[in-house]
Amino acid sequence: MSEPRISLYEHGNTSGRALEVKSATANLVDKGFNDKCSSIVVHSGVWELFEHVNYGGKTWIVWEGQNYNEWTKWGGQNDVISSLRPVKVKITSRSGCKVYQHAHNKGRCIELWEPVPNFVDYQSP
Ligand SMILES: [Ca+2]
Repeated sequence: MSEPRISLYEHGNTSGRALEVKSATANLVDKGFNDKCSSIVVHSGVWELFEHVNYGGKTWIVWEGQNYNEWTKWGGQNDVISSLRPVKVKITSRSGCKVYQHAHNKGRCIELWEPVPNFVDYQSP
């Protein structure tokens, strides 16, 4: 797997000033890029974004190969990211997750072992 690399952009559609990041960055203030990010290109890896410095506040995950040309694409907020770090992800044939119908792990639960691009058509095995 290639080294993690991500580019943050000041404006939507990867425009404006850009900042390339290759390792955990606890404080974007030092980089002159605090609360400025509005779009993202994940060149490689999986990254965790944070609302505050030192990996605090709300968090969002962004993946290589996904389109984050505006902040709504990562379900975040505009101009809030203050720190970020690469996530070590080991994908194996046993990598799965449980999805619950309701909050607090309540209601119906399904276990997923492969990507589900569309829950509308999803049939539980
Ligand atoms: Ca912030």
